Amino acid sequence: MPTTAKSTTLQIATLCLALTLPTAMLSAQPAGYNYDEAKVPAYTLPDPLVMADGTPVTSADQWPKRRAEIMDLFLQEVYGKAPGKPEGLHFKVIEQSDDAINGKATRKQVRVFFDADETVAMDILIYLPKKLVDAKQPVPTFLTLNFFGNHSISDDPAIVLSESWMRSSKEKGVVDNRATEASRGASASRWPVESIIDRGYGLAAIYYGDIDPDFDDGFKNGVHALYDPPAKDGWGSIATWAWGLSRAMDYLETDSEIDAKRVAVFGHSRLGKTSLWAGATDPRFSITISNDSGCGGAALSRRAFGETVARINTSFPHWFCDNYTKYNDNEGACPVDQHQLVALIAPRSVYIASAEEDTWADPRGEFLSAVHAAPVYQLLGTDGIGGETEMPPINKPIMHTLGYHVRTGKHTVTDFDWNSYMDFADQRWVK
Ligand code: GTR
Repeated sequence: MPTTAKSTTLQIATLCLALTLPTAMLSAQPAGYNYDEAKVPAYTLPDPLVMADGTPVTSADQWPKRRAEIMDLFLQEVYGKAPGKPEGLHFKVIEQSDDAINGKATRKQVRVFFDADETVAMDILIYLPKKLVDAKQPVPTFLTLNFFGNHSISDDPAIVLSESWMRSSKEKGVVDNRATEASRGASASRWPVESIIDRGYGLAAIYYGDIDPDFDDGFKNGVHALYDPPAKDGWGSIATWAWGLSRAMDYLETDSEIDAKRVAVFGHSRLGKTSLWAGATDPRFSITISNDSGCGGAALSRRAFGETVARINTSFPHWFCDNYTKYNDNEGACPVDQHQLVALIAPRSVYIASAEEDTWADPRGEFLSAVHAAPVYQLLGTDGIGGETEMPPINKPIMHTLGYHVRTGKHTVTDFDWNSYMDFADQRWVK
C-alpha cells in the first residue's frame, strides 16, 4: 500500500500512544511472544481512505467504492467467502413460555433449519421483557453466541440441553464432548439475563457449535456438511459463525416481538472476532460489540503484540481462510489490517472492549483500531471516537459512535462489560 502523509501521521500517533502505555499492561509475559511495547515493530497501516489506485477518498459518496475494495480483501485474504441465505432455511418455535426469569420475561426457543431436509439446525434461545411483549412494543435485542450451549447461560431448567458436540470441560459439566445436566448455568456469570431484562432489552443466544463445531475436521460437519469444501478463499469457522448470526437475523426479522432495526450483535474472544465480521458483512446489525476479541478481531495485526497471525493460524487452522496463512510472521504484507474491519461497519456503531490483564489480546491494539477507523466514521458524518487518541483510564468507557473501554481484570465477560454495553445501547438507540 502507498505510504501517504496521512498514514505516516497515523504511525506517529501510534508511537506517541505507545509511550503512554500503563505499566500494568506490560506484566505477565510468557516466553516467545512480545508483550513489550518498545518491541512493537515500526509499521504503516493501510489507509482506509485511499483507493487501491492511490486516489484519496475525500467525500462520503466515494466511500462505497473504497468499502467494496476493503471488503473484497477481507473476504479473499482473511475470513473467506460465505454462501448467501440457503433456500431451505426455515424456523420452528420448539418451546415457549410467558413465565421465565422470575416472571419478568417471556422465553422462546426457535430451531433454525439450514436446509429443507432438516439435517442441520441451530437453536435460538430468546428472553424478552414480559412488560414490553404485553404492551406489544418490539424489543431491542442483543444477539449473542456462546461457548457451552444455551443451557449454560442460565439455570432455567426449561432450556433445551444441547446435544451438539462441545469441547469437554469438567468445570462446565461437558463429558466426552456432550453437555450433561451439570452444565446448566455453568456460564451464568457471563450472562446477567435478569439485568438485561430489567433494562428493557431482549437476549437471543445461540451455541456457536450448532453452526460449526470448533475443531479442525476439514469442514465436514456443522453447516459445512451442506456445501462443497471451501477453497483457499472459502469460509473459515469465524465466517461460518458470522453467517449463522445472519441466519438468526433472518429469523429475528420475522418475529414481531423483536425490534429488528435495533439488534446489537455481541461476542467474546473468538466470538468477538465473529461479531465484528458479522457486523461488517451484514448491515442489519445496528450495533456491533466485541469483547476481548484480540488477534483477528479488533487488535491491529501489524503490532504483533500478544497473539500473532502466525500463532493464531497454527493453533486454530480452521478459523480463517487458507490465504490468511500467507501473512504468518509477515503481517506487513497483508493488504488490510483490523482498523479497516471496524471501518467496514461505518457509520453503524461499534463498541470495542478490552481487559487490562488480557495482554494476549493486545488492549492497545484494540483501541488503536477504533482510532484508525474513526476517519471513515467522520467522513460519513458521525463523531467517530470523539477525537480521542489516547486510551481512556481503566474502567472509564468512551462512548461515541465508536465506543471503547479497558476494564480491570482478565479475559472474560463481566457485569461491568454488560452494563457498559447496555449504557451504550441506551445512548445509541435513545429509547
Ligand atoms: C485463545 C485464542 C484467542 C481467543 C481465545 C478465545 O486461545 O488464542 O484468539 O480467541 O482463545 O476465544 O477464548
